Amino acid sequence: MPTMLPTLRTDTPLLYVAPLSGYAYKVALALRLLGMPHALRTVDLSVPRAQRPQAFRTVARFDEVPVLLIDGLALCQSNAILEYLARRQSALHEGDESQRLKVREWLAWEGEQIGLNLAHACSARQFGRHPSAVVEWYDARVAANLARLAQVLEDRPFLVGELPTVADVACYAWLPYARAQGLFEPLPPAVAAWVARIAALPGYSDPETIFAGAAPCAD
Ligand SMILES: N[C@@H](CCC(=O)N[C@@H](CS)C(=O)NCC(=O)O)C(=O)O
Repeated sequence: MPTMLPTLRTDTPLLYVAPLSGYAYKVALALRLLGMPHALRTVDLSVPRAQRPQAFRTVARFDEVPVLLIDGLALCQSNAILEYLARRQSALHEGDESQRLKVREWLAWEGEQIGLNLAHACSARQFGRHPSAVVEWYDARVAANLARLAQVLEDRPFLVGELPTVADVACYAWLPYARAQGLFEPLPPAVAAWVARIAALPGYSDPETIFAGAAPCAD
Protein backbone atom coordinates (compact mmCIF):
# COMPACT_ATOMS: atom_id res chain seq x y z
CA MET A 1 0.00 0.00 0.00
CA PRO A 2 1.33 3.49 -0.80
CA THR A 3 1.93 5.49 2.37
CA MET A 4 2.19 9.00 0.97
CA LEU A 5 -1.48 9.32 0.01
CA PRO A 6 -4.00 10.68 2.50
CA THR A 7 -5.78 7.86 4.29
CA LEU A 8 -9.50 7.98 4.92
CA ARG A 9 -12.25 5.76 6.17
CA THR A 10 -14.58 4.78 3.33
CA ASP A 11 -17.00 1.88 3.62
CA THR A 12 -18.45 2.22 0.13
CA PRO A 13 -16.17 3.62 -2.58
CA LEU A 14 -17.08 7.24 -3.25
CA LEU A 15 -16.39 8.84 -6.63
CA TYR A 16 -16.30 12.60 -7.18
CA VAL A 17 -17.50 13.37 -10.71
CA ALA A 18 -18.76 16.06 -13.06
CA PRO A 19 -21.34 14.95 -15.63
CA LEU A 20 -19.50 16.48 -18.60
CA SER A 21 -16.19 14.90 -17.66
CA GLY A 22 -15.25 11.88 -19.74
CA TYR A 23 -12.37 11.35 -17.29
CA ALA A 24 -14.89 10.90 -14.47
CA TYR A 25 -17.12 8.76 -16.69
CA LYS A 26 -14.18 6.41 -17.33
CA VAL A 27 -13.97 5.56 -13.66
CA ALA A 28 -17.74 5.43 -13.13
CA LEU A 29 -18.05 3.07 -16.10
CA ALA A 30 -15.23 0.84 -14.82
CA LEU A 31 -16.92 0.58 -11.41
CA ARG A 32 -20.14 -0.47 -13.17
CA LEU A 33 -18.43 -2.99 -15.42
CA LEU A 34 -16.63 -4.43 -12.40
CA GLY A 35 -19.92 -4.68 -10.51
CA MET A 36 -18.56 -2.64 -7.59
CA PRO A 37 -21.14 -0.85 -5.43
CA HIS A 38 -20.20 2.81 -5.06
CA ALA A 39 -21.61 6.29 -4.50
CA LEU A 40 -21.22 9.32 -6.75
CA ARG A 41 -20.84 12.96 -5.71
CA THR A 42 -21.10 15.69 -8.32
CA VAL A 43 -18.70 18.62 -8.10
CA ASP A 44 -19.82 21.87 -9.73
CA LEU A 45 -16.77 22.84 -11.79
CA SER A 46 -18.27 26.24 -12.60
CA VAL A 47 -17.52 27.19 -8.99
CA PRO A 48 -13.97 28.59 -8.55
CA ARG A 49 -11.58 25.95 -7.23
CA ALA A 50 -11.02 27.65 -3.89
CA GLN A 51 -14.78 27.75 -3.25
CA ARG A 52 -15.53 24.11 -3.98
CA PRO A 53 -16.66 21.93 -1.07
CA GLN A 54 -13.94 21.35 1.50
CA ALA A 55 -14.49 17.58 1.45
CA PHE A 56 -13.54 17.55 -2.25
CA ARG A 57 -10.68 20.03 -1.98
CA THR A 58 -9.07 17.98 0.77
CA VAL A 59 -8.73 14.91 -1.46
CA ALA A 60 -8.44 16.44 -4.96
CA ARG A 61 -4.68 16.78 -5.19
CA PHE A 62 -4.92 18.04 -8.78
CA ASP A 63 -8.10 20.11 -8.15
CA GLU A 64 -9.84 17.87 -10.69
CA VAL A 65 -12.44 15.15 -10.97
CA PRO A 66 -12.33 12.20 -10.83
CA VAL A 67 -11.24 11.38 -7.31
CA LEU A 68 -12.06 7.94 -5.94
CA LEU A 69 -12.12 7.26 -2.20
CA ILE A 70 -11.52 3.57 -1.74
CA ASP A 71 -9.64 1.29 0.66
CA GLY A 72 -8.72 4.25 2.83
CA LEU A 73 -7.08 6.03 -0.11
CA ALA A 74 -7.94 9.07 -2.19
CA LEU A 75 -7.01 8.18 -5.77
CA CYS A 76 -6.64 10.80 -8.52
CA GLN A 77 -5.98 10.63 -12.29
CA SER A 78 -8.45 8.51 -14.17
CA ASN A 79 -6.00 6.08 -15.77
CA ALA A 80 -4.14 5.49 -12.50
CA ILE A 81 -7.52 4.76 -10.89
CA LEU A 82 -8.42 2.32 -13.67
CA GLU A 83 -5.18 0.42 -13.15
CA TYR A 84 -5.80 0.25 -9.41
CA LEU A 85 -9.34 -1.09 -9.89
CA ALA A 86 -8.27 -3.70 -12.45
CA ARG A 87 -5.52 -4.94 -10.15
CA ARG A 88 -7.76 -4.87 -7.06
CA GLN A 89 -10.56 -6.80 -8.73
CA SER A 90 -8.34 -9.01 -10.92
CA ALA A 91 -10.54 -8.08 -13.86
CA LEU A 92 -10.58 -5.89 -16.94
CA HIS A 93 -6.98 -6.64 -17.73
CA GLU A 94 -5.96 -9.65 -19.73
CA GLY A 95 -3.99 -12.39 -18.09
CA ASP A 96 -0.26 -12.48 -18.60
CA GLU A 97 2.42 -9.86 -18.06
CA SER A 98 2.83 -9.01 -21.74
CA GLN A 99 -0.89 -8.26 -22.01
CA ARG A 100 -0.79 -6.12 -18.87
CA LEU A 101 2.05 -4.16 -20.38
CA LYS A 102 -0.08 -3.61 -23.48
CA VAL A 103 -2.88 -2.30 -21.27
CA ARG A 104 -0.39 0.16 -19.74
CA GLU A 105 0.79 1.23 -23.17
CA TRP A 106 -2.77 2.03 -24.21
CA LEU A 107 -3.42 3.92 -20.99
CA ALA A 108 -0.33 6.03 -21.61
CA TRP A 109 -1.36 6.61 -25.23
CA GLU A 110 -4.87 7.53 -24.20
CA GLY A 111 -3.64 10.08 -21.67
CA GLU A 112 -1.52 11.79 -24.30
CA GLN A 113 -3.92 11.47 -27.25
CA ILE A 114 -7.65 10.82 -26.68
CA GLY A 115 -7.53 12.37 -23.21
CA LEU A 116 -6.19 15.54 -24.81
CA ASN A 117 -7.63 15.65 -28.33
CA LEU A 118 -11.11 14.18 -28.03
CA ALA A 119 -11.59 15.67 -24.57
CA HIS A 120 -10.83 19.15 -25.92
CA ALA A 121 -12.80 18.65 -29.13
CA CYS A 122 -15.83 17.87 -26.96
CA SER A 123 -15.30 20.54 -24.33
CA ALA A 124 -14.59 23.16 -27.03
CA ARG A 125 -18.19 22.63 -28.18
CA GLN A 126 -19.57 22.34 -24.65
CA PHE A 127 -18.00 25.56 -23.40
CA GLY A 128 -17.09 27.48 -26.58
CA ARG A 129 -13.87 28.96 -25.20
CA HIS A 130 -11.35 27.62 -27.75
CA PRO A 131 -10.23 29.66 -30.81
CA SER A 132 -11.46 27.98 -34.00
CA ALA A 133 -7.91 27.19 -35.23
CA VAL A 134 -7.33 25.28 -31.99
CA VAL A 135 -10.56 23.34 -32.42
CA GLU A 136 -9.52 22.41 -35.97
CA TRP A 137 -6.14 21.24 -34.67
CA TYR A 138 -7.81 19.00 -32.08
CA ASP A 139 -10.29 17.69 -34.66
CA ALA A 140 -7.50 16.65 -37.03
CA ARG A 141 -5.70 14.88 -34.19
CA VAL A 142 -8.90 13.08 -33.19
CA ALA A 143 -9.29 11.83 -36.77
CA ALA A 144 -5.74 10.42 -36.61
CA ASN A 145 -6.47 8.81 -33.21
CA LEU A 146 -9.64 7.17 -34.55
CA ALA A 147 -7.69 5.85 -37.54
CA ARG A 148 -5.15 4.27 -35.17
CA LEU A 149 -7.92 2.65 -33.12
CA ALA A 150 -9.57 1.38 -36.30
CA GLN A 151 -6.33 -0.14 -37.56
CA VAL A 152 -5.93 -2.15 -34.34
CA LEU A 153 -9.61 -3.06 -33.98
CA GLU A 154 -9.76 -4.50 -37.47
CA ASP A 155 -7.76 -7.45 -36.11
CA ARG A 156 -9.29 -8.04 -32.70
CA PRO A 157 -12.48 -7.31 -30.75
CA PHE A 158 -10.82 -5.25 -28.00
CA LEU A 159 -7.63 -3.21 -27.88
CA VAL A 160 -5.46 -5.81 -26.20
CA GLY A 161 -7.11 -8.97 -27.45
CA GLU A 162 -10.21 -11.07 -27.03
CA LEU A 163 -11.43 -9.51 -23.80
CA PRO A 164 -12.26 -5.96 -22.69
CA THR A 165 -9.73 -4.24 -20.44
CA VAL A 166 -9.42 -0.87 -18.77
CA ALA A 167 -7.58 0.21 -21.92
CA ASP A 168 -10.89 -0.08 -23.78
CA VAL A 169 -12.71 1.81 -21.03
CA ALA A 170 -10.15 4.63 -21.15
CA CYS A 171 -10.08 4.97 -24.93
CA TYR A 172 -13.87 4.74 -25.18
CA ALA A 173 -14.91 7.18 -22.47
CA TRP A 174 -15.10 10.43 -24.47
CA LEU A 175 -16.89 8.88 -27.46
CA PRO A 176 -20.43 9.08 -26.01
CA TYR A 177 -19.84 12.81 -25.43
CA ALA A 178 -18.72 13.21 -29.04
CA ARG A 179 -21.72 11.25 -30.22
CA ALA A 180 -24.13 13.40 -28.18
CA GLN A 181 -22.80 16.38 -30.15
CA GLY A 182 -22.78 14.61 -33.51
CA LEU A 183 -18.98 14.84 -33.70
CA PHE A 184 -16.78 12.46 -35.69
CA GLU A 185 -19.77 10.59 -37.08
CA PRO A 186 -19.78 8.19 -38.74
CA LEU A 187 -16.98 6.51 -36.84
CA PRO A 188 -14.67 4.20 -38.79
CA PRO A 189 -16.56 0.85 -39.04
CA ALA A 190 -14.10 -1.08 -36.82
CA VAL A 191 -14.40 1.61 -34.13
CA ALA A 192 -18.21 1.66 -34.39
CA ALA A 193 -18.27 -2.13 -33.96
CA TRP A 194 -16.00 -1.85 -30.89
CA VAL A 195 -18.23 0.87 -29.43
CA ALA A 196 -21.21 -1.48 -29.86
CA ARG A 197 -19.30 -4.30 -28.14
CA ILE A 198 -18.51 -2.05 -25.17
CA ALA A 199 -22.12 -0.85 -24.94
CA ALA A 200 -23.24 -4.50 -24.80
CA LEU A 201 -21.02 -5.40 -21.81
CA PRO A 202 -22.86 -6.35 -18.61
CA GLY A 203 -23.09 -3.29 -16.35
CA TYR A 204 -22.61 -0.77 -19.17
CA SER A 205 -24.40 2.60 -18.89
CA ASP A 206 -23.98 5.80 -20.83
CA PRO A 207 -22.83 9.00 -19.07
CA GLU A 208 -26.30 10.54 -18.99
CA THR A 209 -27.77 7.52 -17.22
CA ILE A 210 -24.87 7.13 -14.81
CA PHE A 211 -24.77 10.75 -13.77
CA ALA A 212 -28.53 11.34 -13.67
CA GLY A 213 -28.75 10.03 -10.12
CA ALA A 214 -25.54 11.56 -8.76
CA ALA A 215 -25.93 13.59 -5.59
CA PRO A 216 -24.22 16.99 -5.45
CA CYS A 217 -21.15 17.28 -3.26
CA ALA A 218 -22.53 19.55 -0.57
CA ASP A 219 -20.21 19.54 2.43
N1 LIG B 1 -5.63 13.84 -16.29
C1 LIG B 1 -6.82 13.96 -15.48
C2 LIG B 1 -7.73 15.00 -16.09
C3 LIG B 1 -8.91 15.34 -15.20
C4 LIG B 1 -9.55 16.66 -15.62
O1 LIG B 1 -9.01 17.44 -16.40
N2 LIG B 1 -10.74 16.90 -15.07
C5 LIG B 1 -11.40 18.17 -15.32
C6 LIG B 1 -12.86 17.97 -15.72
S1 LIG B 1 -13.02 17.23 -17.31
C7 LIG B 1 -11.42 18.99 -14.05
O2 LIG B 1 -11.78 18.49 -13.00
N3 LIG B 1 -11.00 20.25 -14.14
C8 LIG B 1 -10.94 21.11 -12.99
C9 LIG B 1 -11.55 22.44 -13.22
O3 LIG B 1 -12.26 22.62 -14.22
O4 LIG B 1 -11.35 23.30 -12.37
C10 LIG B 1 -7.50 12.59 -15.35
O5 LIG B 1 -7.31 11.75 -16.24
O6 LIG B 1 -8.18 12.32 -14.34
